Amino acid sequence: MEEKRGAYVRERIACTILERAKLSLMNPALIEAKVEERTIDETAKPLIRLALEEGIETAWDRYEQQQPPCRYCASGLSCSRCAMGPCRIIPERQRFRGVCGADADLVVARNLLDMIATGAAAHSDHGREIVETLHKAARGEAEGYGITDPGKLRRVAGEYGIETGDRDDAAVAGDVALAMLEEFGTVKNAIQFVQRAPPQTLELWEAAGITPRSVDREIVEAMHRVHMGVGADYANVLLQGLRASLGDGWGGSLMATETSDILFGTPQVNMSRVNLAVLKDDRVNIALHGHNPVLSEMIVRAAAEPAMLELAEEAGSAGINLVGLCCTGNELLMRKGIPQAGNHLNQELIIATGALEVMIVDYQCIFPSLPRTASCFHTHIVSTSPKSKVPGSLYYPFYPESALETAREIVSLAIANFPNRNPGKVLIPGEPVEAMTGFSVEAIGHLFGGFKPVIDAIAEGSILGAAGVVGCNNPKVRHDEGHVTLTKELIRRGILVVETGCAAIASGKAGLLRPEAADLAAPGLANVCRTFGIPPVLHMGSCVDCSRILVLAAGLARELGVGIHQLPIAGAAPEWYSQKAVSIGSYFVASGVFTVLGVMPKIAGSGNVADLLTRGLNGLVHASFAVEPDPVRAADLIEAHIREKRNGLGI
Ligand code: BF8
Repeated sequence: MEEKRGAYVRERIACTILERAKLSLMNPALIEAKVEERTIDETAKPLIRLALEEGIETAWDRYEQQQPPCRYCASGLSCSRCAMGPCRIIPERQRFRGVCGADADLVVARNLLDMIATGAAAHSDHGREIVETLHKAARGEAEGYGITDPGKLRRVAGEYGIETGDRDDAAVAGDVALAMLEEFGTVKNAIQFVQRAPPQTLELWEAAGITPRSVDREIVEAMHRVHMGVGADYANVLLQGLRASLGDGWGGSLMATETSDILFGTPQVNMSRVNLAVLKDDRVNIALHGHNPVLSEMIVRAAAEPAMLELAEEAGSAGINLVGLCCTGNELLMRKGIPQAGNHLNQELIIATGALEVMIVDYQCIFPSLPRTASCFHTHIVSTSPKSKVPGSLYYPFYPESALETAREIVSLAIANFPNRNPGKVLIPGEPVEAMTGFSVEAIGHLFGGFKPVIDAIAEGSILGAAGVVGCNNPKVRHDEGHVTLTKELIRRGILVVETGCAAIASGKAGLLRPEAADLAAPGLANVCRTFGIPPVLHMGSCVDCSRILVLAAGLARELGVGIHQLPIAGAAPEWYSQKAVSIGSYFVASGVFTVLGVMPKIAGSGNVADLLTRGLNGLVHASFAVEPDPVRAADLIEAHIREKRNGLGI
């Protein structure tokens, strides 16, 4: 069913206030304790307090409602894939199997493969939409989109063997887009971009049989294998997880990154501001939440049009203030310096400021609860993707062919909503924090004058190594504490940190993306940072931009003439929650990067699966996972790993 443009998906949602609020009201000490246990983000605290006092539900409340969790589900031992079940494997009765005969190892492995495939599909489908937009732009069918980085277009074309010569950008872009679209179901049996990996890494993949053949094929095969009666060997099932994740990291996500750069520009180092205080009380505030820059870039363009600014003035505001949330926010921050309001667990709180006219969402990591939160304020939630309709949101389907026109409609809606704001309800807490962002691989190369100076700094020991800290927020972890504590520990030990996604936003809020954060780093690393005027934590973009981390690692490995697994580097996801994060962790490990998770995946029900992931994979890809909820101990693991790799390289 297609809603009328601008109509509510299903219907408007009425404001509901939690009954429990009355209890909270009677107990200010309990409220304060909850605020402190939920976050370290100082701008989030007043809004969590307000939500608790007024009975506005947040993810933390729902998390509490879910306790205690089902222990079978938590350990991966429940299976509801087919109609003979649902089944659960009872650990105390080890011989118990599902109706089909699946044991604990198989049930856990199939569940995990399902998660990886889901995450890989989400990233890659996002990538496909951007490539399709490039294709439409090349044919003149997408008003407002064009080629912003022709140099990158031509470099990528070269990788595909597409002739560039004196052909115009549109012709080259059309061929590049078609070549990339073919990668999703290619018959040539290998994704082109895997060739960016060093030969030693490619050899490992070939030997293990995990070179991704095409993006879609590996995801489809994963779903095939989790069907009852297909994969019965847990190790073989998990191997496909590595392959599907490599199709994400070196395929779907990397295409998303490269094509976004071609269309919207390759990020360069810039300064901006982060946290909920980037909202302005005298402006029309619009938050962009989700993942695909095809939407958000067009909103930026529409909001800057003189006609829109005039409308905003007529409505009594001082202008239009666009802010980002989560990964689409990271895309805008990286390329345009648009301020970043917050990460995953900030998404409901920004509505509670009472100062948000519209939140525009596309897909992924959008709480279905948002219209419920918004119903207690004047905020409109605008959904834009036919794939991701959110009941209670206003629906403005967004297609590249009519993007600019739709963007104007949505910005106008926000302006018209400004007079509905209740100034008595506005709470914009604190002050924004400065942040340096825009560290694409190209920007890093430009800054340092190539990879060699980075290698030299590592070899002489001024930089001990590098770590990618990535991923989400999860109410199981005090908001931002995992990211910030781990990141501070790593730079204190001389480890350069690169970040994406919600981890990078957490660091931004904590001031770790300011060049002054060099003061918190070990002397050698601090010296490098001061020489180049950069922070010890480099923001590399959104979650699909974890592909930039792969490309950076590949570049360093090639410079040294080794495989990625030999580099003194590591990965970490201290507060991960999503299936996409599982795919990222898997392709980090499959690419040879030791990765520490701060939240236990649902694998505890199988000792064999846990053993394979934390030890066995070393025999295959020379890397493995570790699970360590304590961020200081996670830093210990990473430092020990980096020192071991340095020894291996004789540095
Ligand atoms: O892709 S880090 S919570 S916003 S999944 Fe989501 Fe996790 Fe944030 Fe972006 Ni990534």
